[in-house]
Amino acid sequence: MLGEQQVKDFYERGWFVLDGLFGPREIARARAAFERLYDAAQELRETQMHNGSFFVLDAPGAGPVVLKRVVWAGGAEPDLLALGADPRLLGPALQLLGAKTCEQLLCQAHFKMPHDGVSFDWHQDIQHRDKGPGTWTDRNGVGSYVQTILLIDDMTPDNGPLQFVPTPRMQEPAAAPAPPNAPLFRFSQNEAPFARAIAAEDAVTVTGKAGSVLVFGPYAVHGSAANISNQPRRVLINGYAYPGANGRVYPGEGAGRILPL
Ligand SMILES: O=C(O)CCC(=O)C(=O)O
Ligand SMILES: [Fe+2]
Repeated sequence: MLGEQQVKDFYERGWFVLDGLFGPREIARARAAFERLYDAAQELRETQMHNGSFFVLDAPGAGPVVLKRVVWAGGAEPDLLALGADPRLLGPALQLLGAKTCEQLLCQAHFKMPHDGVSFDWHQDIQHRDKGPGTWTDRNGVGSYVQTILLIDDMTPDNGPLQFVPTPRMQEPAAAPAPPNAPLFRFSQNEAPFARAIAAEDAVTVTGKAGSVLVFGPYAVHGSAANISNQPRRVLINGYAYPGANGRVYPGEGAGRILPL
């Protein structure tokens, strides 16, 4: 069971971290699965479905393939699928959702290899869940979605760590006026999106050891810069929706499964 402070951090600040949730042997297994996915991508060289997973990649010239993400990585790698159903992730997700079951929408592998240039602009995951009429309904009234990010490698200041803007800071007046291309944010389903520039000092950088897990909701504002270190920064993202919230079909064999079965 999550404590009061973790629940408060989730809803009021935007995120919390569960340190050391998975042990070194479990992470070594997961890392081996990531290595197999990475090696498979080098042979594929084009974005495609493969082995039940959807590989999104760039193949610049003859150099190594830049693997951006493997969507529903558990399709190709049973060990990753098993992690997605682990009670240490599912328990907190169900507690936060206030549900007995949920729909697992994401089991996604992110790589960020040294100097591969992969980065994520400031966003809220609601932008990836709600794609317009019929695609998303906030069924529990508090977001209906929980995202967990399991660190497969240590996440350090230099290898492209996740950064979050605390929700209260997002609700203060912005330091600078929003330029025309500023990202759009909102904090409930029916709110109109607003543009906002984000300054470096708004954000909190999250670092942590492999095996730790970051937990956040669909309105947490986050992003991550490129990996400028010599160490990979791989993470496994498992995302859980309140029953009936999602109206889309996600790619991957078995995506959208109902847990616990
Ligand atoms: O891998 C990253 O740094 C970004 C992940 C992310 O934005 C997400 O899981 O929602
Ligand atoms: Fe995200």
